[in-house]
Amino acid sequence: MNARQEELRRRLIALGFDEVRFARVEAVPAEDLRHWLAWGFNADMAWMERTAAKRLDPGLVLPGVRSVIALGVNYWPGREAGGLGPASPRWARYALYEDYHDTLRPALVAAGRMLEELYGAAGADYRYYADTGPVLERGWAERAGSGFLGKNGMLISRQFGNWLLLATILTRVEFEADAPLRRQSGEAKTESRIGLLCGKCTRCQEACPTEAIPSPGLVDARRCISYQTIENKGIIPRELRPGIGRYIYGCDICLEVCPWNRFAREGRRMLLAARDGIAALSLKEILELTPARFAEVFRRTPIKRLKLPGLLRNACVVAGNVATGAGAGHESVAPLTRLAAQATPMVRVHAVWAVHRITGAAAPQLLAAARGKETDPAVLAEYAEWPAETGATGAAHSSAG
Ligand code: B12
Ligand code: SF4
Ligand code: SF4
Repeated sequence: MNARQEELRRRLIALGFDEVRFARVEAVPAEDLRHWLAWGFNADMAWMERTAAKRLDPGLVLPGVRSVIALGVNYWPGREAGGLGPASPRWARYALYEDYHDTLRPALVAAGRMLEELYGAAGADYRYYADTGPVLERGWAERAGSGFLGKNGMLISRQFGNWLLLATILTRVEFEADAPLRRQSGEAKTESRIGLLCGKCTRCQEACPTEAIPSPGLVDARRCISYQTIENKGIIPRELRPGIGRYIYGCDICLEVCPWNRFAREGRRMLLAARDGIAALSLKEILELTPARFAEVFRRTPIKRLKLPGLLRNACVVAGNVATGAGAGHESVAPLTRLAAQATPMVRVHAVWAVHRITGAAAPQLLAAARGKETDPAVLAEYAEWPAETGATGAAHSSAG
């Protein structure tokens, strides 16, 4: 490997990237993305369909592109975030930092400057992305040898386990390619590299509470808690709500169960800013958030994009799960009853669901005033699931969860 490329790698690591690898642009395996789209696994993320051609051909994103620089940032906190009592809400770990899309950007700008300085590249000779570009970031990271594609769909690092955030630079500069990982014994298969180092393990697929990984490496976003609690802007399908458990934003279950995490070590966090206060919030505090408090607590975090109604929707689902059958005296019931009468129909739907899950036969009386004023068809449909005269249907729903 030449000295200039090693100098670039060294500088990028010094900048805060934990994984810096290079790949040459060559044919992209199209099968997996095509299947994923054909099966509808993209849910309502229509942009995944619209940008498929670009994802499969980086030359459409940057004409003349020759190389990919695959970058990774280790975000393992080295310990569990605080506030994780048995009934407290759970957050995807990446959400307990300021929005990485923002905190990585200055480092990507600096990386571009390095290409200009070391390789004489012009601004038009490279493009960088962290999550938001039409690039198959995991595939390129795999090709560059940053890790392998697990059956959970994740790019899994031998050094950092599942806890790498990815960023990608497409460039016209030509780099020597780093080698992809190989199986411990023998050559890597060429047809599919999903699950390369998984062996017979299927823990992630089995652990997924909503059965969102029907085929190794291909996640059905429609069933995925991460999609439902972050990307879905509307009503969460009733049958998926029990499986969401305590996850209020995102989901790490198929990452957590992976044995490759035994190699994870605390991140340097040079490009990340921890927001410990989030994990410490109780469910009741979240159910009682005002718009001003929401703006203050979630400022600069990815959660702010969900907006207050989205977070309240998710909090209702978590409340309905952690307090199933707890009865009308449970501390969530008062805020939930208020939410069942509040402005956004989407929130009301989930609040009604939660009150029924928690209070059973007492729910019709608790919700009588809100129900009397209700005109929204989606909320009325939620009431219709829970007949007024008996809590029996509610109990049946609870046990189904
Ligand atoms: C859409 C999306 C989602 C959707 C769909 C998830 C999915 N698995 O596709 C939802 C909202 C559900 C989601 C959830 C999460 N996501 Co997301 N998501 C994306 C996004 C924007 C596109 C992914 C995509 O293209 N999916 C379509 C499938 C078919 O493609 P794929 O998973 O990338 O992998 C295929 C290709 O790479 C191809 N392939 C195989 N070999 C090769 C070789 C080459 C050279 C190439 C080019 C391609 C290729 O086959 C692979 C397997 O099918 C990426 C950012 C990006 N631009 O890549 C982040 C990204 C994948 N998400 C990320 C994260 C962190 C998450 C969550 C952990 C967040 C959370 N805690 O809640 C969960 C994990 C869920 C899971 N098990 O996958 C990280 C993953 C980091 C990593 N180490 O893998 C990414 C890369 C964002 C980032 N920049 O860090 N996500
Ligand atoms: S992120 Fe959660 S819901 Fe999505 S596939 Fe993984 S375990 Fe299943
Ligand atoms: S949990 Fe097992 S099957 Fe899933 S990605 Fe990790 S090693 Fe592979």
